[in-house]
This record gives sequence, C-alpha cells and structure tokens, in this order.
Amino acid sequence: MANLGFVGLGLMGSGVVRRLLAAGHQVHGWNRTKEKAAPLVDEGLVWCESPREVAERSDVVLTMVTHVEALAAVTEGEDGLLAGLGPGKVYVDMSTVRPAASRRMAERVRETGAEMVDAPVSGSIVTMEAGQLSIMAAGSRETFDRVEPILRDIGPTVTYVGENGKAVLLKIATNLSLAVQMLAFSEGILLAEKGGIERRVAVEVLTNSAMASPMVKYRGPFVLGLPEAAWFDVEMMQKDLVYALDEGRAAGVPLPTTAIANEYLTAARAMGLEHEDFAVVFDVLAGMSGLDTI
Ligand code: NA7
Repeated sequence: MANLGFVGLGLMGSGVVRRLLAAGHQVHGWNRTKEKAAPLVDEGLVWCESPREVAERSDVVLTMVTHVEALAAVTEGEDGLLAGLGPGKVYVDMSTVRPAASRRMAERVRETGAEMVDAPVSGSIVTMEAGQLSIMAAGSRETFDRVEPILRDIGPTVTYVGENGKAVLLKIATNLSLAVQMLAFSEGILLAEKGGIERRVAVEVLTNSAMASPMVKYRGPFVLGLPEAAWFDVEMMQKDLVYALDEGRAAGVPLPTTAIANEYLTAARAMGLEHEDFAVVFDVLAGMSGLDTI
C-alpha cells in the first residue's frame, strides 16, 4: 500500500481520500478549512499542518482544489507543497485548471527533482461513491505507470492521454458539453411545458430518450427540485467554460454553443444563483419563457 498525501479536502477531494483510505493506503492530509478534515481523520487520515508537510511525509502527493488561484495558494511559498517535494516523489494534481498553468507547474515540480501528473476526473461525487469515476491522466509515461494503480483505486477507468497538461485540456473539453447539454435539455422541457405538457412528464420522457446522456439522466430531474447542496455549482461550471473559451480562442477552434451556455451562467450569477447547481440555468430560461422557475 502506498504512502500518500492529499491537499484540498472539499467535496471531491474528501470523496477521493475516502476511497484511498478504503483501499488501505496511508493518507496524510491538509485543507485550508481544517474542520472539513475532521470526519476523515476519524476514518484514518493523518492531519498535517501545511501542504509542505503533506508533501514531505508522502511518496505521492495529490491535490484537488478549485482553480488556478487555489492551486497557487497551496503550492507556493515556504509552507507550500512545492517546498516539500524532492527526487523520487510524484505530485498528482486532480484540479481542473488551465492547461498552461498545469504545464508550468509540471516544470516547477521537475526543478525540485519530482515528477508531476495532471489527473482530473469526469463524474460527480455520486459517480465516485458508486465506484464509476473516469480519470484522465497526463505526464511522462513512466510517471503515469507509477501512479496508475493508485488512480485505479479512486476510479476504475483511468486513461493515459499524453504529456503534461493534456488531461486538463481533455477535462475542459469534456465539461463544456455538460453546460451545453443542460441548456438544450432546459429548452426542450420548457417548449413542452409551454405547450401544456406537465414538466414532470417532459422530464421523464426526455431523460429516457435518445438525448439522455448519463449527465442528463442524473441532472435532468433537478429541474423538478434542486439538490440542497450543489453537485457542481454555477461558479465552478463557469470557470471551466471560461478556460474552454480561452483555449478555443488560442487554438483557433470556435466554441459557439459553449459561448452561449456561458452567457446563461453569467445570467444565473447575476440573479444570485452562483452557488446553486448549474442545472439552475433552467431558471434563467424559464424566466425568459414566462414559466415557473424550479
Ligand atoms: P469544493 O468542494 O469547492 O472544494 C474546493 C477545495 O479547494 C477545498 O478544499 C477548498 O478549501 C480549496 N480551496 C479553494 N480556494 C483555496 C485557496 N485560496 N487556498 C487553499 N485552498 C483553497 O470543490 P470540488 O471538490 O467540487 O472541486 C475541486 C476541483 O475538482 C475543481 O477544480 C473542480 O473543477 C474539479 P476550503 O475547504 O474552502 O478551505
């Protein structure tokens, strides 16, 4: 069993740590908000006082934090993760960040003598708990081979996609469809509803139709009632779309449907819905259609 470290015990990070502990690994951990670690400590997590200490005490250290800024906050400085890395160690970042930022981080990790893999996941906390998570991973093949068994303990499906930064690029390329699909689904439901079909019936039919991706199947019913705690909120979704639009502009790939979905997320934020699950784009369109919101 491996000697691991984990920084970023948010919704997804905590879920990953739980799976690693359940698989029998030793896990050292740190989170900005210490209280979130308490239930994990009860399950066997070894609390450390800084990201640096986590990296110092582990052979493989993983992070899963919100965005590029959060990644800088946990890696930089005297107490940062980079200061605790050294030859022989591997750093695995599971956050969804900009590919360029991930590539720069890999360079800096290499300067410490360690190696880095970017390994974002596709799927929600529910998918993870069900043991159905997909992980895409990038870095040198040799480093990937070292961490692959650990990644398999997190989610059964692990795909190697190439050198550093390519996994986060693929994650962003995956996630843009989630927002686009949710918006298209909302359009269909509202069109049916305006025509006199009950929303509940429309949801049942569409979520069992040819357009129902796994995401539409589990998130579609949210238009009948949002979850108390967002599975993936408007702010987080918009972060990924902004990263995608910037990548598209730089690479010369137009992303027309992403751009439109992004505007609906802006509208949702303007309506004070930034911490709701991003399924709430339905409400923006419902308001524009003169129909009841969720
Ligand atoms: P959560 O549940 O919002 O968790 C975010 C984590 O990032 C959580 O541990 C935060 O610490 C941490 N964070 C955020 N900003 C900072 C700063 N500035 N400094 C240190 N730590 C920070 O998000 P998810 O778990 O759903 O998602 C995480 C990633 O996976 C994200 O990239 C998604 O796109 C995919 P806190 O607990 O707030 O102190």
